[in-house]
Amino acid sequence: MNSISANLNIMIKASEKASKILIKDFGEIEKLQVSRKGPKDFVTNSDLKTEKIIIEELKKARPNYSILSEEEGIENNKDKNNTWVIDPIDGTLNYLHGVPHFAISIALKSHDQIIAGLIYDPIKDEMFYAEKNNGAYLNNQRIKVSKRNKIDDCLFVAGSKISFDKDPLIRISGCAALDMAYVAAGRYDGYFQKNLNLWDVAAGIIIVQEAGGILNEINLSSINDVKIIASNNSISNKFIEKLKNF
Ligand code: 2AM
Ligand code: CA
Repeated sequence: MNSISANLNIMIKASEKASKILIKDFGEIEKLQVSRKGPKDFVTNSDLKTEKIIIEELKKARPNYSILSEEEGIENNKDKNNTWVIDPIDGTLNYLHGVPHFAISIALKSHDQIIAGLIYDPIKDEMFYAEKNNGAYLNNQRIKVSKRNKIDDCLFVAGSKISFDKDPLIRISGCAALDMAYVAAGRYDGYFQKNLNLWDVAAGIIIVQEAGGILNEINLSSINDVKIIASNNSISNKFIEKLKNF
């Protein structure tokens, strides 16, 4: 097993604890699909509960770190150079519809860099993580981006529809964090999406980088309006060329 930092260990523990509620609530969602009110309020509540557990756990271990999270927003604490960036349920619409493709995403931003990232898919029990200069992992196994270098051989994933002159294969999965994790693991060859929030992609950024992938330049001081183009290094130039008007 690879050695991990104390901070990553804290992130893992927080996501594992929060995932218990998430799995339990997901099991209830199917029943709620037929109720008059539907599961929407229930899901909002799951989102809040999950985030609360994650923040509690992280704060217990690192009380001074600042926080940026989907539900709570910005919480500036004593240590403004270290910020936990949290998305308690990425892929909320999947979750709401009972589609088992969503994840918890936690990153640690230190100064102007993401230095650790974790994306946990509790249903498939797949934990993707990376730390700066220490490689990317899926459940303790090292992961690498794919080596495909021909557009026609590639499978890409996107956040929304886009048309090309000659369409490459593109999926839309509904979970930005897992899209990036899957690029890192070589399952997809590239991913692109606009109008994201930093918490959607913060963990994915370092996981893709540490898996040997290529990312566009991302301004980590902007919280909204984040654009991502991520891919394996072999297809990167052709992929960017395809997306020149994106
Ligand atoms: P969410 O599930 O946490 O909302 C799919 O659209 C992906 O993009 C999801 O990861 C979703 O995160 C994210 N996303 C971010 N902003 C969005 C928006 N305004 N509308 C839809 N999806 C958004
Ligand atoms: Ca999200």
